[in-house]
Amino acid sequence: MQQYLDLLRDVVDNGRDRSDRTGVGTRSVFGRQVRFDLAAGFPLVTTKRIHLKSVIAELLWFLSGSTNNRDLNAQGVRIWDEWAADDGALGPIYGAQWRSWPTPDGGSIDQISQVLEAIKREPDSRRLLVTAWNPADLPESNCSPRENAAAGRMALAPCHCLFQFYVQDGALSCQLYQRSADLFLGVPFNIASYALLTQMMAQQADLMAGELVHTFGDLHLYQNHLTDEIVHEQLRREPRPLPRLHMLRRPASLFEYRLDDFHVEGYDPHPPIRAPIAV
Ligand code: THF
Repeated sequence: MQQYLDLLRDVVDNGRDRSDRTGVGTRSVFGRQVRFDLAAGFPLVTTKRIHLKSVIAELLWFLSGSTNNRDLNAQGVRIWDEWAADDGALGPIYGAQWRSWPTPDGGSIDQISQVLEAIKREPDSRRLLVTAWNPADLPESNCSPRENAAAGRMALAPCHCLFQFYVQDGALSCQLYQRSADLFLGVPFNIASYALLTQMMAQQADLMAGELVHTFGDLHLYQNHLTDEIVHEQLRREPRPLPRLHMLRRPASLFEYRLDDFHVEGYDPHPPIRAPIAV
């Protein structure tokens, strides 16, 4: 995961200080790209411990189509708590746009199922895309995430907002466009999540996993992460060998995976580094 440390160094050295929606303030660069060969190992950051269970549970929750935080809490995962309304509502975030994008005639589109079928039937297609960026459902910027969610709008505008698949030589690759990226807390989750999704889609389409290409818009470090104990501690650590992610079963569909279908082998990270999340 040298690529991850290189991004941290880049933002620390080249970023400019900016204000942001949360009021915390960031140091930011615009437009970066990293790539991970999924055959070389599972791209899980090793210079701090990443709680992979949270990543897997969140992805399964997105794939289920749920946007209610209570369904995620039921798996013991609390990473969306700060943004949810009292009844758990987060508005039409990822799960809703991925599985039931609303159409003008009152119907809906299951983008994930359609893209998986297209990967199998037309692997050379240049339209293997899923988008969560639905302008009709975006939050209003003068409301808090909870107010937006309570009003039926997305609590947060999608950060990882567009992804495309590509099939070559029997391998499935994925490129993600992330418009806004919290490099210290969110990005290790986002990389692992899309690596996992690519492995699952590949398994369902009888393909190998190829590359994950991760493209960033506003790539930033929050000012309260730019400390000796957080970002600089991370930069002092040496990356270790990547783990492997095994899927213990091949479920009949993409929507039937469970937490215990995944097994990580050889993950030997440095200790966790705690950091405050910007809401
Ligand atoms: N808001 C901000 N500021 N950053 C984000 O990365 C982010 N997201 C999601 C929505 N809003 C965001 C939420 N994702 C953690 C990790 C990912 C999150 C939210 C929180 C977090 O606190 N991680 C801790 C503990 C993990 C755990 O308890 O399992 C960590 O140390 O990694 C990004 O899409």
